[in-house]
Amino acid sequence: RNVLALERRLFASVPTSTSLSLLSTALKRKQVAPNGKSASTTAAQANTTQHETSTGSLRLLLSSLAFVAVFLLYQYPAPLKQAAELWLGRPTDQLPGTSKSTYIGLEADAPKQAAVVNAMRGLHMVAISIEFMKEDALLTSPERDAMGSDEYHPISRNGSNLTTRRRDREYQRARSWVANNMTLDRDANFNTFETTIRVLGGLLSAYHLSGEDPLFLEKARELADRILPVFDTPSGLPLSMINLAQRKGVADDDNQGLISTAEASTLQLEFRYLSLLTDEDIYWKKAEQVMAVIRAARMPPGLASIFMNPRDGRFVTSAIRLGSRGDSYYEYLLKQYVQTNLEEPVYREMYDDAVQAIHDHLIRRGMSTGLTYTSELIPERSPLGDISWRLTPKQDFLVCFFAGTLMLGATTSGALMHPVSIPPLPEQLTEQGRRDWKTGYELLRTCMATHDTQTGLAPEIAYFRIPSDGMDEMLGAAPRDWYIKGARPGAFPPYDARYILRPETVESLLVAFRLTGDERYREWGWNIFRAIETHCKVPSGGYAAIINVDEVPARQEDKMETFLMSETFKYLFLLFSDGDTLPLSKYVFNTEAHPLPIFSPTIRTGFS
Ligand code: DMJ
Repeated sequence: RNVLALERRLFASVPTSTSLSLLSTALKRKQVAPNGKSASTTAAQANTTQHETSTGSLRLLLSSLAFVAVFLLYQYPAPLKQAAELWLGRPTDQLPGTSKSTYIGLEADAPKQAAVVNAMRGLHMVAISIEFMKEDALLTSPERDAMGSDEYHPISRNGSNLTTRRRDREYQRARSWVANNMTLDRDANFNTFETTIRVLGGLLSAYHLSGEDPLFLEKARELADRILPVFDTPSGLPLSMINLAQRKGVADDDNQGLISTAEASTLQLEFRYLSLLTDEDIYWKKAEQVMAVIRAARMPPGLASIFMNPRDGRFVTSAIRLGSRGDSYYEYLLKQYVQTNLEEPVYREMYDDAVQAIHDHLIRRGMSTGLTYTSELIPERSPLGDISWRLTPKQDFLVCFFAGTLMLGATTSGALMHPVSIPPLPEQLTEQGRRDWKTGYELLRTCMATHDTQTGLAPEIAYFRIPSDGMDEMLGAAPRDWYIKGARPGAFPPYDARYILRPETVESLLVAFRLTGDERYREWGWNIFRAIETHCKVPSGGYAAIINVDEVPARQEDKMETFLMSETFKYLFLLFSDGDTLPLSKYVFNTEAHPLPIFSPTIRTGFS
């Protein structure tokens, strides 16, 4: 099918008349001597003339072919490479994204690691109390201005509200803040998912990494007990918000009381680990019930709409995508299988079904260079009430987590042996594992391609070219592969053009590097780090989101999300660390990058 599609594309685009006329002229010249004499002239003359003619024609033919080859290679590198691989056979001893020539192993790159640590200095506790630390003149600005905040406003130097810790002296200050100042008795509505992945995940990770300091487990347990009422719904799906002081779940009225699929299905790593630590089944039972409901409600091909109804436990007709509100559902299917030491086949089955459906329905290739991307399915209702699904070539920055998920999945769910080698070899993976590895690597290349902007940073949302987008009418101005919708010179940048310090690409780079030891991933990560330093760093301290990745100098927005430290810088730090620092064989990262240990489950999943 690929070859046929390639042929169609080549014949549609090559300057066919030119090349064919050159070819036919050359062929004619082979038959008729240039002086017009017939072919019955003396044999010697004929031979010499024919020889000269055919040499000249051959030269012409070869240079025409060379021209066409260069043109095609420039225009269609990926499909041609695939066609060549199909024809010549793929190298059998290596998977895409791995190469003997770029293998460097998992030794630390100390100078780059130090550069990331330097960037994090003073930032890592943006999570902890403003009032507590304000007097301390020694603190760097984000720490001074935003302890205890979820976000930091690096330009106006204010914090607006959550967790973290790190390193000896800093760690002691953070611990002391958690012990003395962190209060969970907060009479306000907090997002169930965000509170779980950021605060509960952070406390559980701190408990483990601190050598089991009971302070963190006490806090984690207290927080989880306050969250538990969200699960008191008819279906067992959680409500979107929790009032921590009142211990009361709160429906999200802005979304008709619905909960997004990612929010409901991204609590399980944390609650399961808490059950293991406390020997209390309740946390796991509540979180497990969510998975049972989702499994029962799944739509036929294994895909999941982005909204569910906690009243009846069913999917609500809504978009299907790997981006916002859908993303970590797919991430946690695999990670639950990994967290439980590959001993819970039900998650593997759910993950495998989902990945098959994603390949069948969402994964597409760019129309000129063949970049692999994921599209979205948008439901449309006809006047008669029938639903049809429109495929939209839109990919959120968030989707870039999926590249690493696919690669990790290929070496766990898709592996014939455990552990696989570094890098993995084709014969160690199932057919599906090889497919997922390849898609993961190609998706990662696409994510890197979206960093091909003025700042070297990728936008919040990228659209990919499709034949029906009408953009060819822009002639020379039409983008080749992808573009930022609504971006116009001189106009205020659209929302899609922002980079808000998100981690998903470096998250996948870390996974790819740890699984391969291949230098290219460190190079890509270093480029991203330098771009963040160049365009997002605020001279007085902290880092800011930028409002247009295609504008230099970048205009900064007064906002720094905690996931910059919790995820983006942490993943970069680990990318340059040695392979024994939080190894993927022993840890699973929750969706906010808090490492949790892998363990053999004592309570088995009941709904399989
Ligand atoms: C993080 O809060 C989590 O990774 C979440 O799952 C979605 N993405 C943001 C950061 O981009």
